Amino acid sequence: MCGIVGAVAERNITPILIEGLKRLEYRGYDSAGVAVFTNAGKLERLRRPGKVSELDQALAGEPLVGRLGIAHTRWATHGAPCERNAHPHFSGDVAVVHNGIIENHEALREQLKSLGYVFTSDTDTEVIAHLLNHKLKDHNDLTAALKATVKELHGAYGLAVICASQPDRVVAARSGSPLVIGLGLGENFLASDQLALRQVTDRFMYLEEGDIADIRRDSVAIWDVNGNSVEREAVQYRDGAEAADKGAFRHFMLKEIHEQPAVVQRTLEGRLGDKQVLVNAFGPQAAELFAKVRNVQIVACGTSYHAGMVARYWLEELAGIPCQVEVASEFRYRKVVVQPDSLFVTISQSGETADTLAALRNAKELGFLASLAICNVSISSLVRESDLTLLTQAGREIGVASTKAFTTQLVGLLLLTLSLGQVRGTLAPGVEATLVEELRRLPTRLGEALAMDSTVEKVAELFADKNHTLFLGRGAQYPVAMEGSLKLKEISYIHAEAYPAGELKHGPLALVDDDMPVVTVAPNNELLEKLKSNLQEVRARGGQLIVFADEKAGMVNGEGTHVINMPHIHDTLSPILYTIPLQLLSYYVAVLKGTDVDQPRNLAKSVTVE
Ligand code: HGA
Repeated sequence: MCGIVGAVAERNITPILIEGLKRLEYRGYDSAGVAVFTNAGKLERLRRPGKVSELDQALAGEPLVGRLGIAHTRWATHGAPCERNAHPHFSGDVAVVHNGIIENHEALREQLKSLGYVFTSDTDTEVIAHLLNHKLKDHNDLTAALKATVKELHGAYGLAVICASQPDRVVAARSGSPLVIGLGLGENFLASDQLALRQVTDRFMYLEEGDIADIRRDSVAIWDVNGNSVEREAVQYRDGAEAADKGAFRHFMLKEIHEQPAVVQRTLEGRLGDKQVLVNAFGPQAAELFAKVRNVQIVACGTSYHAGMVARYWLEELAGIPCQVEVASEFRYRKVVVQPDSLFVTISQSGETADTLAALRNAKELGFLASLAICNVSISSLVRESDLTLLTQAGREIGVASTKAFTTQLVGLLLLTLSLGQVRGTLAPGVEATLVEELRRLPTRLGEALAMDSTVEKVAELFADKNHTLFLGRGAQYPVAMEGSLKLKEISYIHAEAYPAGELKHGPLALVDDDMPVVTVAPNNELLEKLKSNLQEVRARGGQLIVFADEKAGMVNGEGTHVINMPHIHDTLSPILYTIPLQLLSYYVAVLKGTDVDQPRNLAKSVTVE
């Protein structure tokens, strides 16, 4: 998504800003811009559509040299990706870059127009520049003006601001979109991700929600959400090699499993308003297009297909939209009948999955309303060729067995469900506000599930000498069971199959004996009692049960029944939470079996062949 870099130093900061943008660019961009308070004492900017390299080339012809500046890579949510809409946005002396979405931008725009401000872009961001300029009339100090400005903003923002009349500082505000201060000697920096600043420092101060910061060459002052002056701890960044380093973890897969709270948090950042999902997170035309959607067709492969299967339950139950889900290798060769006003959704970690890409290309001939990609790689073919995109923020996934890509896809799909329901007015009252709140808490809940690591490691011993396993789930937990069984197959090479628990008696029960562990996920929902009956059917045949159950589900350990209590969670979000112990289970079984966890036999990470 968008990237922010800012700097105040004794030296020329333009090359630092550009290098920072380049480091953030892999997350997505459509234009880039830089504003510098030049050594000639003027606030100047250069903006270009396209990649940071276009901006860099333009700077070679029109250099900007100065000691104070801000820069931005944009991924448009309001207004087309073009130079006019690229950040920084100016208003008088003020320059602003912004990550996120201002929900009340229309009302603010009207107010500011009536005060005589002239808008030169279609972005929501420009209202911030004018509002701040306006507040400077009453508050001489830039931080005081910024504090007054953010009080009037609804939505999500990470902001960096400079002002030509106060050229000794970058000021910043964080709410729903991350910002980090990079600490130097006699120079300080700001960015939306520390990655952008690793070239200049390894000491960072992370802003918290609601913080406002005043960053000068030799000082940093921070105020919290209540306006109190606060200190934020300065931390030395030690994990040198970013994603390509396993750190303290034995395998990339385990590291990536443990990254899930952080990457889910990142995937949510800038996409949640106070009580609503910010629909424009899917792109500037999303609201208009979503209003027309009457059906959803999801196409994906492997783990991404399982994410799509979960989404079908959400889309039909919460948003009341009919949804079909199909594996791409089947969809692409089938004669498909397209329902009117269908949104074509693809899901892929790499965005280069050959079957999914081919399905998208076919779909373009079939009369779908529009295409949407849920993808982890911004520069991928799938993203480039789709009308709308939601980038997951899982970061680089190295383990072949997908983990954090899956949970961030689920988050993206829930955002899609709520956005479609919101725009079409089909959500039950209160549902969106509740789920937005639950989504905010989700990273903490995932952390609680990860704390079960050693319990799951112990349970894994039950599988080490087994050759076959069944995974059972009901409702949206059925695809979670499918994903659990796929993980186990992929990395431990144990034969695993997933069934909807109600299907057991229609065949697979014949397989059950004391050599067949049966894994079940059991949140506390209206299907719990039915699930319990299915589990009795297994126990009656001597099957060993391993049940991941809600702490309130009333399930207890007994002969042949191993219950692992899960933290309670809102039922809609349970597929995301219950995925975690199943990932850990496959991981520890594979470790016990001594397989190559990160690079299992016969498999590859990004399946770019048919
Ligand atoms: N709403 C702003 C910034 C978009 C953004 O943060 N994208 O990730 C715009 O459309 O310019």
